[in-house]
Amino acid sequence: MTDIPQNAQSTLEALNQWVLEVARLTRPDRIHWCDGSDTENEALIAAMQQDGTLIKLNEDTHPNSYLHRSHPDDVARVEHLTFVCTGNRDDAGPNNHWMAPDLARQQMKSLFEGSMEGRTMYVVPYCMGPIDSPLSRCGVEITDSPYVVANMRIMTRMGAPALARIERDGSFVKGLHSTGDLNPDRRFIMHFPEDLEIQSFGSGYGGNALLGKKCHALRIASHQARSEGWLAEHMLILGIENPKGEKHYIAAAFPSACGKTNLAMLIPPEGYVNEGWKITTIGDDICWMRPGADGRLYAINPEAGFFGVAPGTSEKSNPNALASLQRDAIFTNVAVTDDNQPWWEGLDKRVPATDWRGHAFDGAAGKPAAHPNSRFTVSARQCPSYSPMAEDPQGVPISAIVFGGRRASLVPLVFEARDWTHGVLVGAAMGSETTAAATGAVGVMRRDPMAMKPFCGYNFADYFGHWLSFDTDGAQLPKIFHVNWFRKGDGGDFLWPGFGDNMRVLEWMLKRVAGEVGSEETPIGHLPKIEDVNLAGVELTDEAREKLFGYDREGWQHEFASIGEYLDEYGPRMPVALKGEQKATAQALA
Ligand code: SAT
Ligand code: MN
Repeated sequence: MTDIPQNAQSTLEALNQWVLEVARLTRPDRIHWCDGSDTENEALIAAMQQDGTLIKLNEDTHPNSYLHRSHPDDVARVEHLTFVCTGNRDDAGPNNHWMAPDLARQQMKSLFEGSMEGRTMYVVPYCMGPIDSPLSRCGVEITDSPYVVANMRIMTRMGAPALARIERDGSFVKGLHSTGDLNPDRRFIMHFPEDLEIQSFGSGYGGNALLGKKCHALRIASHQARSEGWLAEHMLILGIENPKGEKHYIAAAFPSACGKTNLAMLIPPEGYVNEGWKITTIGDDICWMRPGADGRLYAINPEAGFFGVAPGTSEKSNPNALASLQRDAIFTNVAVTDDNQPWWEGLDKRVPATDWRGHAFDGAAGKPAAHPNSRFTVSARQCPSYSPMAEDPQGVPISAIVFGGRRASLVPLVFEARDWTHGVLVGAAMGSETTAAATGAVGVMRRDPMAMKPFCGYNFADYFGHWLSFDTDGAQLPKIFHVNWFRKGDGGDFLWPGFGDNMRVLEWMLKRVAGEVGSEETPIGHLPKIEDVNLAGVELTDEAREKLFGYDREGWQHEFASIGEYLDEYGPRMPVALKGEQKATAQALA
């Protein structure tokens, strides 16, 4: 024992103590410490096939791939049942549901009491980020769901190497999860950021149950990042290489189910490919970044896999995702064809045999065969565009930050913020129409600052202040842009082709980063001069040109009044600089 540092020994001891304490409360039949090995995974998968948790898909077309059908009431994140439990209510802010920590713990204790009887309790050590990166952080999830274990193994660096790092780090995030009886009335996702702790009960769905993902890597991490001087964001990270071989990295925040995975894996239009442009993928959902010695922001993807939305993924919209899904994937709540292949709306013209609930599919009923929030889980390594830089412990330097929402009206295709403070306002003012990724109404416009509304582990006013604090002497901050791929015309059709053609917008951003092109100055920011965006091969109607590249002063006056009201909801904690920026823009628009 002499070569184990004192704190390491006590960290593992503390972990052991906690595991025993949880076992006393939840009373599992067995405790299994996960090592992440292939043998372990194979045994888990075999057991899940036996009890029907997993259904094997067509081995010829999709080797080693499985379907999981969740409880029909457990198909998405539950924002109304998700709490941030800080000692002081204002620290959680109006953006979070709050419960006093003592009360929350008491309530959760009664739910967890005996909840693992007859089940195995799995202890899952995991690392968010490359095992040897100083930016990475570890956690341990205790769960009674083998489906969660199998997903965590794909989504994180799970098992023995993570446990070894926990020993070295001397700290870890504690996550306790039980699926309980899946009763929505007994479902809560509780966060205790001040204690680096998560408790989740009553759901097996990804965002509620894979605790490394939204619970740790965003809610807990954002809180931790604030005190340690970094940022934990709901952003994809992509690499873009121009024909001269110069590489840039872009981080982009969009709400759930708004195309982050598609953008991260974009294949440029043919003309670009022929010229030598290339896009590589670092991550599709979460980005941790912090200033490096040169003043630039360096980012890692804390995840190791993709938990992507299946519907709409096709050879046309995202060939890289489709290629990743040909083997070793877990599909949740998709439909299946008569020869047992996974299928979802938008994939192709085939008609599935069975819907996501396992019933014979009836096309005439007018309901989708796959659940709109059906998902795939797959290792990032299987993605043809996955960049080796995603494993770089130092992370990648970010040249541009992009914010984007789903906005049918008003918001143009792209604009650039004047400076960092204005950029933080652009992020803070983000609005988006809701999607099926969370339970509740779909298509309702709401403010979703930096796509973090469901994920920021503390008061948004303090969060915006934290963002502003990066603008120091010597900082080499990325330029900030806003995009909207979802603008509709008066007839209700999308005006921009999107997908691969979004490359044209990315190229314009890089020209701005390099100072190669000018812009149209407006009170909302720098709009592109249309001739600076390569539109060769894109057919746009006059309406599309006007709405995508123009700006509607009167509409923006209303928008800025609404943004002002939104910021006021946070009271005096809202940074003066941000309110000042909003007021200055509103005045310029008047
Ligand atoms: O379900 S997750 O929260 O993991 C995915 C998402 O909604 O972004
Ligand atoms: Mn997400």
